Amino acid sequence: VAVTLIGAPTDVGAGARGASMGPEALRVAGLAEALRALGLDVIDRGNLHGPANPWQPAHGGYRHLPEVAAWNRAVHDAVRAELRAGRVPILLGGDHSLAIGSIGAVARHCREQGRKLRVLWLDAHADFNTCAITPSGNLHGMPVAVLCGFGPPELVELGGSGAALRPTEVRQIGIRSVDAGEKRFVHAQRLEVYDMRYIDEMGMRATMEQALAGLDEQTHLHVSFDVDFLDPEIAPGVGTTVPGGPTYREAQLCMEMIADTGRLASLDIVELNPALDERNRTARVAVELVESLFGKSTLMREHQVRRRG
Ligand code: DIR
Ligand code: MN
Ligand code: MN
Ligand code: MN
Repeated sequence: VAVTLIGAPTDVGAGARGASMGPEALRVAGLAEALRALGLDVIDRGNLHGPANPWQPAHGGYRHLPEVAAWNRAVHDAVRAELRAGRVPILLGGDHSLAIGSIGAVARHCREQGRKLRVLWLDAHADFNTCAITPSGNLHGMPVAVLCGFGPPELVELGGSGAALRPTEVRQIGIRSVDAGEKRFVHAQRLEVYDMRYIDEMGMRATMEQALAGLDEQTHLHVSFDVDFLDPEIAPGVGTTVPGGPTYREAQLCMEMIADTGRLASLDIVELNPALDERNRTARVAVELVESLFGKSTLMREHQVRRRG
């Protein structure tokens, strides 16, 4: 497997400063070396460039819309180039608004190739706000809505005309903080959400079996990993911690079951905020989980576990 790291050092979509330092923190935690140790061909293309964070209030329901659009155009083009080269792009954020460009490129690639798409959204938040219902104006709370066609044209049409995603292509896991208007919109659009209540009752194994059900040989699986998915006890280095997230073991099982499908074809690692971290430990946990996502296991389980799908 060939993977490419793409850094997008910005926090223009977030409500706290510092996610712009995420790419370097992941490099310092040894992401490339860890993936090479698994036998992967790893290229680190360094960082993309874009506008500075102007730190302005919202206009028309959006904070920093021109800046978010500029960063996402750069992300879209970089991710698209790696997919066309047959490599697995790994976007190092940066805040979660960058998933608009990343998944926009993935969706476009899948349409061109006639492949099915499944997006796993690992997050404490649904990220399904619009300018009409957002409490903050922060675009990192809106990428799923934008990708489903609900947002400003400069973001919705970034990867071509029409919405990038259908809500049926998305599975959200770990959700535990949804705003009032956002909750109504999640229901109205029938998003498939495995929230923490569901994980508590069913367990991570049954949750992941359902979230991964129906994948086939030509499904492109994209994982959008917001580090605030994790419980703040193991991942304090994020801008919006929410208590009651997956434990270390639950998160490992989640990643291992994704790896078992053999379908992972693109990844975002977003919202890591080194300014709020403790000696880079959240970055190190993220690296350990990404190792599992790419197949690292304690024993040779690939010879014991029947492949899913
Ligand atoms: C909140 C926080 N739902 C908002 N969102 C996110 O501002 O829209 N925090 N994504 O990480
Ligand atoms: Mn989040
Ligand atoms: Mn998010
Ligand atoms: Mn966030």
